[in-house]
Amino acid sequence: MEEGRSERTVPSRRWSDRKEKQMPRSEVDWPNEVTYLQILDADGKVDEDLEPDLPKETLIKLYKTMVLVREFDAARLRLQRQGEIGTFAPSTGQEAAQLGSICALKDSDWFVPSFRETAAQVWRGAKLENDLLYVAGFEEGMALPEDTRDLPISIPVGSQVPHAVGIAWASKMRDEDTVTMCYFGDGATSEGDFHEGLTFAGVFEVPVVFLNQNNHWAISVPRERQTASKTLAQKALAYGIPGVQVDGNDVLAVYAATKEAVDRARDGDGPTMIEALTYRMGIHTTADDPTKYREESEVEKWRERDPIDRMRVYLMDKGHMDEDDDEAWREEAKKEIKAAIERYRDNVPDDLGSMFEHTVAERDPYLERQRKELMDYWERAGVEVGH
Ligand SMILES: Cc1ncc(C[n+]2csc(CCOP(=O)(O)OP(=O)(O)O)c2C)c(N)n1
Ligand SMILES: [Mg+2]
Repeated sequence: MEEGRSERTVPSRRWSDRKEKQMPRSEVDWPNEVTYLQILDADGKVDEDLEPDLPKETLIKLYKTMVLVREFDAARLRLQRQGEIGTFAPSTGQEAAQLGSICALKDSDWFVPSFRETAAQVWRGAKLENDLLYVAGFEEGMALPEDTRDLPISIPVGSQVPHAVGIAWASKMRDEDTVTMCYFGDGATSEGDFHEGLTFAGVFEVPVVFLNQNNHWAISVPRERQTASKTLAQKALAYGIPGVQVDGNDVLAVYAATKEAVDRARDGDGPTMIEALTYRMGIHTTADDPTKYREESEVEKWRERDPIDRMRVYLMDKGHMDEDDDEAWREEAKKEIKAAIERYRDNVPDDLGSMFEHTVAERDPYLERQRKELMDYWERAGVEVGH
């Protein structure tokens, strides 16, 4: 289902459609191709001609991580509803887009996430208990090991794009064999940071891969309202960067396209932007109610293309797993999450108000009121409050 072939009628803006007003013109020759890649169809049947050569262990690890992160989203939602953690952005529905891409990176490459890349973070070795600490409001959860090449999550939409380009530029100047992968959403493509980042990346041919997860919504703004551009991938072309579309719920297609882009970057052939067509199957964060702004029928349509279901069919067809494995792996995931929740609870810092400590030298009255409200909340909950 390529984007740009929707049933929606977008008024034509092409000059060539306005024959009566045209002066004589000649065509400008420019690279204007956007390709679309799908390897697993909506039912999980593979196109063997395009099937990438991934070892069985990697395929199984991909599937298990998809399942783990889906379960983790459900567990985090329960914890948030019970008041144990704050808000978070689920990966549900986007597991293939994140994991198919991140698995094409080496540990020595740079990973620059937005705020929705829990699946990719887990692949890179992030601990679930640290995520819980972070979404509960403790910066300790965001601490990254010294030697890591992962950036912390970035809340201001699109702000990580120039960071990633800067990192990639530095590695080019130092002649390092390093690729930087930068994640962002459809909404981020409307930000100035996107424009600045891609402009720079194109001109200086830096080794970066822009991984756009077009999940069709930016909170309540639908993709069609984000831009009149037919595809997001074509935006890259204006910066002199190849832009490709993939079925983002097809883990094999995402992997194949990303591997190609990573290899290009590593070979010194510059950046690529990948538009992974996927869908945010649930809430944006815990702070919104999607039933207020989108139709259930749309969600249902995407549920039929669930990336985990498609991967399961593929692995079963290949004889890599059976129903018993599936059940055992799902139980394993639940156990892992339960243990992580325990570790998180054991690690909650003594000073529950620490989140107010390191941003401003002096708290203004508004912030002070918030701090007091939180302290009162903890006290009412019977939790011993620090100072
Ligand atoms: C600069 C900025 N503006 C607004 C917000 C509030 N906000 C948070 S997420 C979001 C939508 C982002 O949409 P998209 O880029 O498609 O990413 P998605 O949430 O769908 O993963 C907005 C507007 C913000 N965090 N930063
Ligand atoms: Mg989005």
